[in-house]
Amino acid sequence: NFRAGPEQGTILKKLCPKEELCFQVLMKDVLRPYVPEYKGHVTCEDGDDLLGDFTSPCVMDCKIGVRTYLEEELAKAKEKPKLRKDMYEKMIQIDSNAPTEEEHRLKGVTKPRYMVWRETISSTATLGFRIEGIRKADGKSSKDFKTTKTKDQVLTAFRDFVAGFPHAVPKYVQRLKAIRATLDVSEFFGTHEVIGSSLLFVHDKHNANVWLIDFAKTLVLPNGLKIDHSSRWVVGNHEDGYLSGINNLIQIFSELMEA
Ligand code: 4IP
Ligand code: ADP
Ligand code: MN
Repeated sequence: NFRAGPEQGTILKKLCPKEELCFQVLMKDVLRPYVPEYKGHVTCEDGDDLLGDFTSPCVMDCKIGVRTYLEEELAKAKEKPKLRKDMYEKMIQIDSNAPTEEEHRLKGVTKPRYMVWRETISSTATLGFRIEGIRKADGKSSKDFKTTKTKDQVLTAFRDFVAGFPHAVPKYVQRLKAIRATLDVSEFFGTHEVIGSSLLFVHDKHNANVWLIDFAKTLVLPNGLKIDHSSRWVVGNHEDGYLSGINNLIQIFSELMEA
């Protein structure tokens, strides 16, 4: 999905017009220090390589929010249910008992059905974030976190992620708190629903940092609607649970610091 950009320290990402618009707004927002610097595009999207200043970085991608699909995707699926064979296959690979009898017969599930199921077998539905993947300093990476759900399971995964790098934990807590404080006053955050976006955690021997990435499903809220990013989502209210996720991350990393 990515390749090195034309300049040292930059990456190229496949162009997504919606994400590009987000980056243009973010470059003028108080959140700017917390997102990769956006360098404009040639034919592709061009942004900062966040790993550039690290040596043998450990990287973790956490998807933030209690909802991982757009309300418009839900509406589409209601209007014209499209069966996804690929999502059915991904589902039975994890739990062959997950699909209903009918879904088994059809060998397909709708996208919201799959996404909601993914939210509930992971920590997304309860904690407002989930681990998508972790890459350790030795370069070994794992995406084996689909059923990491309870706070204890998350704690165990975080503990393993920072093992040997205790200095990273307080830095992560500090950065997460700075992100939360900035979100509170961000014009961008106040006017967007942030779906499917991630926090990228990166540390090495000396440094640790967190950035907001992936705004492909971040949308301007419809006609002046306001959300608080932590109230319960019900169809139509556009809440995303982003702040719940941040708060739980702060809570869990703080516990790691005390341990
Ligand atoms: C994926 O499910 C992720 O949720 C993708 O989100 C999503 O892409 C995919 O939907 C869905 O199949 P798994 O992680 O369980 O494989 P992301 O790209 O943020 O990881 P969207 O398009 O919703 O962002 P489809 O419809 O693209 O397959
Ligand atoms: P997609 O929309 O294809 O899911 P993301 O923006 O979520 O793409 O990025 C996918 C992965 O690529 C992230 O988990 C992270 O590891 C890496 N990545 C994304 N942006 C950057 C960046 N600016 N610098 C370095 N790595 C990045
Ligand atoms: Mn993504």
